[in-house]
Amino acid sequence: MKQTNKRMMSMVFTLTIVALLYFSGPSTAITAALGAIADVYRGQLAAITGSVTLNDYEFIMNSGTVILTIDTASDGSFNCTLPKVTGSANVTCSNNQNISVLASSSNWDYGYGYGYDYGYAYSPYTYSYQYGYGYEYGSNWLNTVLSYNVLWRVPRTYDIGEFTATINVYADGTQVPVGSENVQTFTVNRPTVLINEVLANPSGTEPDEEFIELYNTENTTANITGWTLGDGTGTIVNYSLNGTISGQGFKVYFGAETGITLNNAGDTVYLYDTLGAIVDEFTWSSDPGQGISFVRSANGGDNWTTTDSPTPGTTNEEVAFAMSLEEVWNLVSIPVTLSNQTPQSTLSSIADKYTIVWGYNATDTGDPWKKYVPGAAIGNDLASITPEWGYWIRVNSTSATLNVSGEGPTTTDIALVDVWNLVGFPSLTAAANVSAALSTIDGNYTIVWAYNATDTGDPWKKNVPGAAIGNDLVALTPGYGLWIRANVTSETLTI
Ligand SMILES: [Ca+2]
Ligand SMILES: [Ca+2]
Ligand SMILES: [Ca+2]
Ligand SMILES: [Ca+2]
Repeated sequence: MKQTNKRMMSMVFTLTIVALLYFSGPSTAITAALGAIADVYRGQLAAITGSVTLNDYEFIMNSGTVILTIDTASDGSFNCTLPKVTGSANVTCSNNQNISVLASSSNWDYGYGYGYDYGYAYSPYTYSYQYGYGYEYGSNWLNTVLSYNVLWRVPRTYDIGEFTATINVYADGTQVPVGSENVQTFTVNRPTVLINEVLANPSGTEPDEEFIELYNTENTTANITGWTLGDGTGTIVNYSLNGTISGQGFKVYFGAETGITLNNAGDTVYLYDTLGAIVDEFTWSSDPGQGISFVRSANGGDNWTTTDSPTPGTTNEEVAFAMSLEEVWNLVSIPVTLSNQTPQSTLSSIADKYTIVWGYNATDTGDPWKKYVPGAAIGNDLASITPEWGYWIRVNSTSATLNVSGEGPTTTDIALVDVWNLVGFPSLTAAANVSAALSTIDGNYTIVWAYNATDTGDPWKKNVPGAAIGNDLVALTPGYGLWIRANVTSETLTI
């Protein structure tokens, strides 16, 4: 009788153990997943949504770690350890990166419980069964899904390009993820809307007639609702923007509307996105003069210059360039592209003050010199004046100022051949160092000459790359024409 009871109890316990093993199973998978990540602008916050799914009574969350990795092709990767609690937290990641995390769960509780456990063991050596029971008092994470919202501000120093984000769950002390890896790719873009023109010192009422012009550099409409314009000097005012800017479109904000005061002698205009990140900024440190605005040239380009013909709300293409010329010979170039490039039109501001213009086409070996004589009926073979070329202009007046306006330079390629080349310096900003300005032909030229007509005693200025002494051409000024002696068959100078 006792023996029968023991056998029955043994069967019951055996079935119970088998059932427990069956239903609880071996430790099952933890999964980790990231939602799709929208493309972002540099300086803005990337919103990354992830979740880690745990089985009930899974213990990994007590000892394991959840790692978010963000990887960039150009700047390497960094890791952030996500907190295993609900609510918001700021997390310091590797490589000086920071994220803010909002973690949530529908059922994130710490559970307590107790129960009886039964067990038995069979020893084949003694042919005996052993029985026992006891109780446990324990605790477990009871939830199944922990969701993360991660915000990471893409540093403005990062290159534009593709990024990937990965989420993994690791057991402590291991390098092998126990949760599934999930990779999402997103792209960091350049801001599409830029500060394009700033008039700090209007001829009219200050500050009401000051303006800030924005330009959408892309073809698609940009939504700037929630963005902000602000200044950086004096009483700081921030003005909230609303609406959209159409592709390649402009929007202008006058001081009367924004309440911003642009200090004439120096200030900064900031354009902030919805989250307060700087999308673009423009700083000046001296008064441009009454009625003169700062403009990007061309629209959205990297070069800033000034113009006495502000264009609020419209294209900046017309950039003014002025250069005073000396009586006799001047070696010049014109860094803007005029809509009418004929010598007569280009030089109309010095009409009657010059007698001849020479250009030099090194590729036309039989007849490189090209000339324009105003009013000459025949013999003129210089058809146009372009930023790529340098020109000799013979002036016969003591007060000749060349004024032109056109499209400002961005990047200009100039073809050189392996003799003398007479080229322009298509830039609206001075270059402090000749070698740096000519770095695209580094090693492929032996000397550069410029001609400074105002230095009547010693007009020729030269720069020999690498020469320790004797170089009196150090900086390049907008408007210079340059003789460059190249020593390779053909190459391209990019300014
Ligand atoms: Ca002002
Ligand atoms: Ca003024
Ligand atoms: Ca100000
Ligand atoms: Ca404009």
